[in-house]
Amino acid sequence: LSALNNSGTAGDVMVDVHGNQATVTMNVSGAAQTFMDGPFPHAQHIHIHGQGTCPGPEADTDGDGVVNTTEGHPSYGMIGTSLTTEGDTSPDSGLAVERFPGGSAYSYERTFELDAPTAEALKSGTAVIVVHGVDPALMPAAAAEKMSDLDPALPAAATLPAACGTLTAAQMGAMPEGGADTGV
Ligand SMILES: [Cu+2]
Repeated sequence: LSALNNSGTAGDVMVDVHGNQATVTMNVSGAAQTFMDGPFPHAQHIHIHGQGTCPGPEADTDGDGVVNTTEGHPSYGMIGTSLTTEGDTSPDSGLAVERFPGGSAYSYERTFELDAPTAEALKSGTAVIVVHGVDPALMPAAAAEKMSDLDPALPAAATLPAACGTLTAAQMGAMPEGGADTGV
C-alpha cells in the first residue's frame, strides 16, 4: 500500500484465495490515530472494475488539493468488498465505521466468502485495496472543512483515501493437491 493524499499511511496486503474463500491479511501503519476521542476508523475495501490502478494527483478534478474517494473511482473502481472486522462484507458495509479497524497502526486478518464480482476482479487484475481516513491536519484547510463525498454526515477526512495498492495475481502452485490455489 502506498500513501495517497499526503497521509503518511503505508502497509502491505495479501489476499489468499481458495475456491470461493478469501483470507485477507493486512498490516497498516502511519494512519490517522484519533477521531472524536476514539480510534480513527479506517474503512477499507477491495475496489473493483476500474482501471486497476491507484490515482495520481491529476485525479483531483475539483482542484481542492485532495483526491477524494469519488475522484478515484475511474482509477480503482467502485467498492467490491468491504474489509470489515465482523459481519457483512458487501458494498453495503462500505461506511460501517464501527466495524472497521482503527488507529494509527493495525493488523487485520479475516476469511470470508468472495462474491462473484470481486472474484472476477481478482482474476482480471482490476482489484485494488483502498484504506480510507486521513488526519485532517494533513489536508489543505479548505478540503478539511468539507463533508465527505460519500456521506454528508461524515467529515471529508473520515473517508478520504489514505493508502492504495493494486493486487497482482501470483500462482502459488508448489502444492497442487486439491486444485490450483491462487494467491493474490
Ligand atoms: Cu474504499
